[in-house]
Order: sequence, then structure tokens, then C-alpha cells
Amino acid sequence: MKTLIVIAALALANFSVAGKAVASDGEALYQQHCQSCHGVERLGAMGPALFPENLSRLKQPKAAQVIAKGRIATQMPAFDKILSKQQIDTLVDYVYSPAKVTPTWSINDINNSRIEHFDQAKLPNKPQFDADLMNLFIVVELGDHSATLLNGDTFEPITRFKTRFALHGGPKYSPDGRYVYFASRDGWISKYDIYNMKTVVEVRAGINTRNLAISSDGKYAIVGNYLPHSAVILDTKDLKPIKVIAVADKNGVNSRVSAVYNAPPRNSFIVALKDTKEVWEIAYGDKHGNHQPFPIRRISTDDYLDDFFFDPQYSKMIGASRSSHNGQVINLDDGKKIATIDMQGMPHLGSGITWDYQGKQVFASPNIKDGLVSVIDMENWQVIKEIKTLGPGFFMRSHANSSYAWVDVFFGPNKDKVHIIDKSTLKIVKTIAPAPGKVAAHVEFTKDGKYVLLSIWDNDGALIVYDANTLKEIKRLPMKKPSGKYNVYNKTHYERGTSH
Ligand code: DHE
Repeated sequence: MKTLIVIAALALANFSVAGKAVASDGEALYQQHCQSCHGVERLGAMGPALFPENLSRLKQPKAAQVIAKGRIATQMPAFDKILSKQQIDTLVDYVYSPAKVTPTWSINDINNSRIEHFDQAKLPNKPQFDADLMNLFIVVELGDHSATLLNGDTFEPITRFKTRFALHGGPKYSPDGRYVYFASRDGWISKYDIYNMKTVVEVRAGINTRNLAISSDGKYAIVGNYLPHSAVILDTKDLKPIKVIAVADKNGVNSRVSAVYNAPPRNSFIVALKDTKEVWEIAYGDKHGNHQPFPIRRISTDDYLDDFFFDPQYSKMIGASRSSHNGQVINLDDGKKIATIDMQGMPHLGSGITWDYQGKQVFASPNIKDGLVSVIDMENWQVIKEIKTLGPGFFMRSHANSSYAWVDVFFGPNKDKVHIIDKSTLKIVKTIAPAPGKVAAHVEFTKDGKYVLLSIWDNDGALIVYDANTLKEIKRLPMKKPSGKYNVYNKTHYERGTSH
């Protein structure tokens, strides 16, 4: 814990937030209990930034409840055994009080933060190791903020390297698979050259960042931020900022960015806004090859949308608010809502996958509140089946060449279990518990779909390789809290069974 605090403090030390806050009970409590995750000066680190501007959708009594009971599907623990009701209320008052000076992070700050570790022009254009470049994996290890480059044929690590503190969201590959781009929760974007096994350039694109996406031509990255309320477009060559877009709805009400996505057939980025009922589409190229100036198309939505899924053609977007039981289906071409999906609990659409079932395309999503997987017909948007699981799940995966979909039970007493679902019967055919008592979560398939890699999400954890047909364990590699793993081919080819 102490190390975390020091790293977070170092990482956040050079911000333009003035002065030391006057010592108060609230601040003292914050320093003692919250700072290691929510950052120095409330700027966010592993947890989000805590300012009134970032808490507009959370009423104060609800915030007190979150502190007392923890927050579902996050790393936020319950404090009701440690803090009294009065202390919790004092903390709530503190995080809803304005910052002494509003934190800013301008295009100049972004530019000045750039670190060129290597002259990219001088690096060889050939891989410095022997492997199928399309069947490599990057495995993120949260335990010591590292990543492993793994050979997907031999399951041998090729190299292991340090990442920034607290990566979040999937790292994104360049279309040729040579580069991988990482985003950390505290705003750092790192470009890693897989051929040369080197982090070549880094830039800090925000103070509290959600994730990044890469354009289909590989030329641009977009970064979505909670703080400041901005979306930043970077040139992937050198990570220089091209444009910083201040995010506000058509009435000027500003908003955090929940997440950014690439929509390949549309040559555009989709930007999900957290605090307004709008989704944006930002074109990065037209049919004439023109790429600037990134025009914003506003799509109005009926509700706030926290979580998203796109159909494989990127013509429809399914969005859900964490506070409602409905999913909205929006036609991206005309921006109109075409259906409402009645869904139980809190579906985790971001982890949804699609496959063909009885001649139609279905979409399936785990649920972060209830123990179920919803399977939805993508023609009429009706729920075909709710598959009961042993508890709420976070991630779901499959592959076109596999008969099975894998879903974890991330939360609750069965967090060590993973279900394997037969895609043709929609029934659970096997439940495994590879490391009893430890969270088992997040799978990814090899390029050919023949093997499955699963994380034991623990500091004394492992990456386990399974035969995707026999479901037998093949290999176990010790790792430090491995979280996501990302196959170059599946990601760059937008395989239907994985996240994009
Ligand atoms: Fe994630 C992806 C949002 C908490 C691990 N998470 C994503 C994405 C979004 C998202 C929008 C897709 C972006 C992408 O991949 O580019 N996550 C959220 C939340 O809103 C939530 C619930 C609260 C928060 O703290 O932000 C949340 N996420 C978590 C965690 O607590 C997890 C388990 C641990 C961690 O790292 O913080 C976690 N999220 C992940 C991972 C991915 C991810 C490993 C990439 C999944 C993939 O396979 O692509």
C-alpha cells in the first residue's frame, strides 16, 4: 500500500494545482483512507478523481453509501467497519468541496510531458525475436505494473517490461500489430515497439483518463478523460497532440468522457459522454483521404449511457445506463433509437460478444450485479435467454472457431469459478475453479481459437492455458495479478468473440 501511495504521489507531483489544502478533518481522513487510490489532491489514480465537477451524477447520500458499502464492479472497498457515519459524512463534504484551484491540463502541458525514450527512426524494422507476429499476446500484470509479451504458439514469455501505474482498458495495437499503445488511469499513453521490445515514446494526455482507441489507418489515437473533461487526439507517430477537444453538450454543460472507441467501417471514433445525454461521432477520414479537423457529430440519447457495445458492422450501438434495467439500441447512421432491450440487473455490455445461434446473430453480455448472462437476438432485440451463473461476472469471450463462450464469476463467494457455455445450446457445460479462493477472470483465445488463456487475478497469480476443445489445462505460468490479455490477430481483425 505504501508503495502505491509513493508511486501515485510521484506520478501526480507535477500538476498545475496550486497550494496545499488547509488541513481539515475531511482532508485528514482523505489522506489516510482515500489518497492511495484516488490520488494526491483528489486528482485520481487507480480510482477516479473526486471533485464536484466529476461527481455530478452521484447524489451526496449515495456517495456516503458508496463509501460505507463499496462500489459494485470496481476496486472500491467498504469502509463501514473502519469509519463512523460522521466520518463518512465529513469525507463526503470534503470530496464535494471545490478544488482550491481547478486542475487544468492544456495542450502545452501535454506537449511538455512528452518523453521520447528512443529515436524511432534508428530502430530496426525487423522483429528482434522469432515468433508468429500475429499470434503474440500482451498480458497486463497489475500486481507490479508490468506487461509480458507472450509467444502464442509456445506460451513462452518473450520479454517482460514495466508499464505505467494502473493501466486500464485494453491496450490497442497498430493495424500491422507492430506497436501497442497503453493508457494508464493517471493519463499516461505509452507507445511500445513490439519488434524492438522497447517503450519508444510516452505522453500524458490527461490527469484522469479512461481509455484510448486507435484509428483504423493507425494514424491517430484518441484518449478519453474524466479530468479535465476532454478528448485528446494524438498523432501515433510521435504521440504529439493534434487536438484537445473540450467536452460539453449542445447547451454548454460539460461532461466527463466515459470511453472512446474506434468504429472501423465508419472511419470514425465514437465518444461516450458520462454526464450528458449525448454520444459523439468524430470522423478522422473521409473517402477523399481528408483527415482534419475531426468534426463532432452529436447523437442525442434518452438516458445517460455508461456502457456500450457495437454490432460487428458498427451500424448499431447498444448502450445502457448503470442505473436502469434497459438497454437502448441506436442506429448510428441516423442517430435514432430503434429498440429498447429489457435487461435484468446491470449488464456489462463492454464485455459483450456475438455469435450465430439457430441461423441468427445473437449478442451475449455478462452482468455485474446479478448472476446471469443475457443472450439477445440482434434482429428483434428480444432477450432469448438469461443463463444463470454462480454470481455476477465481468468478462466474456469466445472465438469463431470455438463452440464455447467463457464467462467469469468475478464477484462474491464464487469469484474463483469460470463457466464454459455451449454456444449452440446456451447451457453451461463445465464450471472450473483453477485456483480455489482466488479470482479467476478474463480469457482470450489464440489466433486460431484452439487455446484459451485465463488469469488468476492475484499477486501470487498465474496465466493458465487451456485446450479450447477438450477444456483441459495445458500450462500454468506464474504472474503477478495478470488482468487482461490481448491477442494481436484477434484484436487487429476485430474477432467477434473478443472486445475491441
Ligand atoms: Fe474496466 C475495459 C470501464 C472497473 C479492468 N473498462 C474497460 C472499458 C471500459 C471500462 C469503458 C473498455 C475500454 C477499453 O478497453 O478501451 N471499468 C470500467 C468502469 O466504468 C468500471 C466499472 C469502474 C472504474 O473504476 O472505471 C471499471 N475495470 C474495472 C476494474 O475494477 C477492473 C476489473 C480492474 C482495473 O484494472 O481497474 C477493470 N476494464 C478492465 C480491463 C479492461 C477494461 C482488464 C479491458 C478488457 C478487454 O479485454 O478489452
